[in-house]
Amino acid sequence: MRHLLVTALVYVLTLTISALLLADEQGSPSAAVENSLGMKFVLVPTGEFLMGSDESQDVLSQDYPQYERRRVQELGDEAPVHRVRITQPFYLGQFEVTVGQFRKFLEASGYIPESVADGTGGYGYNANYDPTKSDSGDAFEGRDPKYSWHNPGFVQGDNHPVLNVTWNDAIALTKWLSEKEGIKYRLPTEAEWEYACRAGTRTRYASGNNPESLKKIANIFDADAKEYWPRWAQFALSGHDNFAFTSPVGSFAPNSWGLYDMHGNAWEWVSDWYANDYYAKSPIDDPQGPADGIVRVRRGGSWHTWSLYARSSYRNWISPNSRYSLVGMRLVREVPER
Ligand SMILES: [Ca+2]
Ligand SMILES: [Ca+2]
Repeated sequence: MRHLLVTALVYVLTLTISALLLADEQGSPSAAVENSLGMKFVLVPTGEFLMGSDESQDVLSQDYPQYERRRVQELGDEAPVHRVRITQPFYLGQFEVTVGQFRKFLEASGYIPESVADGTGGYGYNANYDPTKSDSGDAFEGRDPKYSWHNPGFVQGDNHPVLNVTWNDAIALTKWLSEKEGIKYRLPTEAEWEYACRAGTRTRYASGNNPESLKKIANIFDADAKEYWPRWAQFALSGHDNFAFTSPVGSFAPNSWGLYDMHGNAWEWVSDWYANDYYAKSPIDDPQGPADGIVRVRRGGSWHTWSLYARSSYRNWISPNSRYSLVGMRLVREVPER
């Protein structure tokens, strides 16, 4: 009799655990946790997905007619599409790290951001800057000590994404948080980032294939931004997302896993080194990127990014000590092993 009772209990427990796991697999938003800096995290379930893109150049040229052919030819590093399994659940920042959270980190830790420590500053927007002096022909100037994490040249509230932070600054923040809270923080891997951005979708954006669908979920280069950069007007969304510069994090609809601003607002550093041929040799389980490299990957596009470059599969890279008025971060908080 006792044996039967134990068997029944184990059966009920198994059913309960299965139901919980199933709920995660179906992508229902899991309970968010909040850390000591007020960052909120959402539990991302284990699972597998198809990483990358194998859309043909002809299809992309047809659907993005304003782009020169060379721009769609440069996207070969998104192939081959390959199966990736995420074998450990993890908490991912529901939002990008904000200016206010980064300030709290600096005040509590005494850490000096790289743009201040090396005295060269960051980048910033200057409406009066002569664009002919800039390689990219835009109104960003730098490096200059007047620009830093708290001044990208336009007004940001404490609830906007922090910019002008280097990969090394991001790592410093994760190390400090890990030590303070006794829970491991880190940047997401490139694979974790794309898995979370897609949230079960296979389309170009979590909102579908049409770039105009982005205005519901993302702050990118839109009809509001083009007023400031008329030279790039043809690349702007025809719709308005109502922000010419950064927006407060969480201003748009989340993806189906409850994550905000995965597309746009600030580019997000991930932990991987970049290699353009990595997908051909990536392991299936929890790929970590190449063992070494020169530049680190950033993902998702920013408030200044054109729609082709805000796709879920788009990969970009810069050196780990780069600081720019478009690049910020989002953290992973690991789930403690049971
Ligand atoms: Ca915008
Ligand atoms: Ca983002």
